[in-house]
Amino acid sequence: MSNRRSFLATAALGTLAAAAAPSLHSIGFEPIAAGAKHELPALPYEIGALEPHIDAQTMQIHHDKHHLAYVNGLNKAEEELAKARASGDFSLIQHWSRQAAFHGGGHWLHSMFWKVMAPAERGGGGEPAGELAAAIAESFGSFDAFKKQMSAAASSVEGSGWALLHYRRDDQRLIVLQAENQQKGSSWGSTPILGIDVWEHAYYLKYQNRRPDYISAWWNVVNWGQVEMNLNSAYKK
Ligand code: MN3
Repeated sequence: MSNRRSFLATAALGTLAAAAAPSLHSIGFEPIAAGAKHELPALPYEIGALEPHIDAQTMQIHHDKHHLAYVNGLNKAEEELAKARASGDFSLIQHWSRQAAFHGGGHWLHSMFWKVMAPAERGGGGEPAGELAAAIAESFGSFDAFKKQMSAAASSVEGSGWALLHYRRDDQRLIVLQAENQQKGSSWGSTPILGIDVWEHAYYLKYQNRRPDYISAWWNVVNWGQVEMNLNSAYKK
């Protein structure tokens, strides 16, 4: 408990420091004006920046085609839900609610995913430090135990999905969950702060059916500084 208090005290100091920064930090997609359409965010680095771990062609198709499809799908679902409200015809509510969850989940997770990766010269790889390292050690016992759990979760997602590190605000713990597709398997009251996409579109061109090799390589591009910012943002909410 004393460790947790000290982590939270440190995190609170970090939050105060972050509050002085000029721009607000968003874990997933950026806030948009009421009525505005969702938009595909630009990648925060060049398309081939994560080579050799993640190849440029995979990044190009993944970002420009797959993520765009989730943005478009979310916009479409929200348009249809607005039409339903205007007309009073909710006969397709189940379909459009599911579409909103699937595409909204995809847009949010991919927006986070690009940000939690970086090439080595911009902080990718290595191990977490500071508050994040302390939180991981407290919640999982050690960084190595966390890494093994996260890798095992990613390896064993059935079909398409994600392994996600969440911050759960109620008890101030970090937990690892799987998400099938973009949304199934979620819990409530927790916020993902790090995730690995294990849909085949994320790795198949380079790694084919060797998902564990992709997962091993992915650890080399994790941007721990960004994950720590995400932890502070989730803590603040
Ligand atoms: Mn994907």
